[in-house]
Amino acid sequence: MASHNKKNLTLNRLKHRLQVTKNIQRDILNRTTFYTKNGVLTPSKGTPIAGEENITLSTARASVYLPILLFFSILLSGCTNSSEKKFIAVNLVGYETGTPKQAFLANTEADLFQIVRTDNSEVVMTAPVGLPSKIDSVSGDRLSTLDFSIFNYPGEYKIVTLGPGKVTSLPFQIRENVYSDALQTMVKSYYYHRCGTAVGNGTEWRYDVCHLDDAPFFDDPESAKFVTGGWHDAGDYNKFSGNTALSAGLMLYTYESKPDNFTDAQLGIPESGNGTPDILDEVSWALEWLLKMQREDGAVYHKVSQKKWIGEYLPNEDPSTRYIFDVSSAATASFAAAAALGARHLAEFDTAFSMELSRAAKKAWAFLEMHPDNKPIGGFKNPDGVSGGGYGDPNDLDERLWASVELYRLTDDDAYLNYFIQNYKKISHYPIPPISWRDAESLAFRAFLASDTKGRYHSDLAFIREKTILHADAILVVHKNNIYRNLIKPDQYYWGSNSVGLAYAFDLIQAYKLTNDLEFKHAALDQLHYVLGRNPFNLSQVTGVGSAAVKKPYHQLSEMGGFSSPVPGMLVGGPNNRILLNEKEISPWPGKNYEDTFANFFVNEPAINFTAIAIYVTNAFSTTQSQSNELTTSK
Ligand SMILES: [Ca+2]
Ligand SMILES: [Ca+2]
Repeated sequence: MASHNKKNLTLNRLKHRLQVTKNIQRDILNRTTFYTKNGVLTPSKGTPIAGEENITLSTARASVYLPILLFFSILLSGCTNSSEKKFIAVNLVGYETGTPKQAFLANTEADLFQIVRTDNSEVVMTAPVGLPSKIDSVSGDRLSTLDFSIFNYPGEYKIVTLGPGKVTSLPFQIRENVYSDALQTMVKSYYYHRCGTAVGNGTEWRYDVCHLDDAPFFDDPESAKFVTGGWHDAGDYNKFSGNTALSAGLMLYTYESKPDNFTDAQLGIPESGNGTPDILDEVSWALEWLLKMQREDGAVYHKVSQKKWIGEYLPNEDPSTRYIFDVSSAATASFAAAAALGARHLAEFDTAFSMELSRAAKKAWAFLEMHPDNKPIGGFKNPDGVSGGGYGDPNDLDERLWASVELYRLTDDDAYLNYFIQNYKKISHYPIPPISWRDAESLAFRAFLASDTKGRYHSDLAFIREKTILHADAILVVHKNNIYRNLIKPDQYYWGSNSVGLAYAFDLIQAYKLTNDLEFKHAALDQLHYVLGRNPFNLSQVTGVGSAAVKKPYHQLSEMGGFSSPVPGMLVGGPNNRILLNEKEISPWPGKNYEDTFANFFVNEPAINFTAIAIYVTNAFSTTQSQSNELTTSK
């Protein structure tokens, strides 16, 4: 980056930061000082983490802070408590050693809290509770921070507050690689969404071959195309090309950012042991289906779905007729991006498939060039008599930009890069929208920043770097204002709000890569904490992940399968106060409109695109066991 650009960037960031500082007074007030039992942090069981300093705080210092904190807590004791229930919100998977570790005490007060081992009830740390917040207008909760960042000894713990109205948290872990299992569980969940095959890998989640009749054309039901395969999109069994391509793309970026986290024989899927990393096998399952969805002229059919919802069934007992709907340019462009990405990453494992993907991506691009306008005009819409997800995209420029850069990265052909350079400034809406099935701006920008421009396009790179960082600064403002450290604004509790927050975490991770600014990294981690349980529901929003997780997702296979628990590793939509089941509000607080019930798909339905963004963010905070062993050995 040229130095004057750097200066401008710094100035702009300072302006933004000024705005941020106005919002952090409460945080400063909330900041706690730590001390431990007897003023000294002493290890109990377990091995200290290499590289972590054994932090000691003198008893004298603790005795200085304790009266001050007690004074403040007396001052505040007259404050009215929220009428919401009291609990401790904690990441129910846990916390990586060496990272900030905070939980929240909700709707009650205490002076001190303790970290207690679950195996022998040993108290390993005592620390003061932070000062309580005001009642939050989003959640109705009043939170005090419980900060145990300095505690790094591996084990399983719970938090207990001292004094009247004692509150105990659910159990959680502190250790290295604490999210590795969660990451693999989420990746594996796609296996249990495979369509057109018998699914069963020795676990209880299994079903017979389904949907072999995919599918007649909606516009011409007498003719059909063989499009079995792919992933069931969500709680039901419809399949959407654009959303599948987006999910596959996010998983390929997950692999791209840390390939060593992903190995063969990692997931227990039919392709385990074939020499290819299992995550790439799972993505290939989807890419093979997308290839079938491509028309001769390169265009991609938008979706395969039933005409309307007819009730809940096991996949292999679904009696509905499913149809292929019209092509769309948005789905074609997303396909081109995902196919180009797949071709690049699969080249070393499966040359023939990589070449097939490469040809298909170029063919899709050729169609897009022939059809420069959004097709159909205004984006796909369900024809009369068809209900359910339309996934229509009113603007396909962002998908085209994403495809152009990935095609350039695959082929090294400047024609693709030129398209990006000539068109990216047509994105007029800043801040860029969170990644979704209709917004690929962040993906296009990430791809461009990662591409080898051979020393060219300095000003374009600087422009996009600046946009990325300013956007991340704006996300930090939202972060400061949300007492749960969720990254979404009070008016963003709409369908899929969990994935919206994680999409902002994706953006923060890109900004962190550009700046090494830990504030970005820690705010992104806060979003993961929210999703994995440090939320107003005290519940991990990913099935089967954490000491208490969603039990009743709107997921027909899980509901109808008679399993002991739902398919693990699926992220549900989360709080939604825009569309209410039977128009009935769950809570007057926007951020609390969530319930763990099968009936309410507005808040409790998983989707492949939701889980994919969770996988990307979880991977950013994960390291494989083998890498960790190497690190431990070398220290
Ligand atoms: Ca494999
Ligand atoms: Ca779009």
